[in-house]
Amino acid sequence: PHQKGMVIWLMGLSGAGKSTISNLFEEQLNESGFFSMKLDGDEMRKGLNYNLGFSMDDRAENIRRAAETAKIIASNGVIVICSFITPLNGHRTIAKNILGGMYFEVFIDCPLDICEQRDVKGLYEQAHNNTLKNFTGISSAFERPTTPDLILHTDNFTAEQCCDQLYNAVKNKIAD
Ligand code: GGZ
Repeated sequence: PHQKGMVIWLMGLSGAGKSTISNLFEEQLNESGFFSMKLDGDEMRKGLNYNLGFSMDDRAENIRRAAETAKIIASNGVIVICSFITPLNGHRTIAKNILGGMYFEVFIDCPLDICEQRDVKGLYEQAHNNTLKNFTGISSAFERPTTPDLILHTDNFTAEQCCDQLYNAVKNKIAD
């Protein structure tokens, strides 16, 4: 099918499931004949954003660069799936202002205690030991998004179910 460029912005705590859903969703789009690309915070911080840390100002700059990058790609007709914690309402405003009508905001909602139990990378343990500073949810703020376009509850639904919910929510917007 013909497609419209847009940016699907996944936000939520570390361990909430942003990258998992991003990977699954890209596959699902691909199988349905849509071309998409992923931008991930952890990945971008290794390259383009290697000089940024986790102060709120650095996070804002991380989001700004990611949104500008996503804008260029989406302007070429590609569906861009962004996964960034995006912890503050101000950070979401930055992305929204850059992306305008191309922006679709998805809150990957998972309670902090479940993210801590999963602790896939051991980062929550490090944060509790204070060997990792400014960690989101522990020693750095996360504001619940107030006006997301969609909320996915990764504690009550499988990643596949969440992915289907996402596809149903955007399918009319991505087809041209
Ligand atoms: C939050 C951190 C931190 C701190 C390292 N706080 O779960 P991950 O490991 O793979 O993804 C997290 C990633 C967060 O980067 P983002 O670019 O998405 O953050 S933001 O939107 O706030 O700019 C986590 C890892 O980096 N990580 N230290 N202190 N996450």
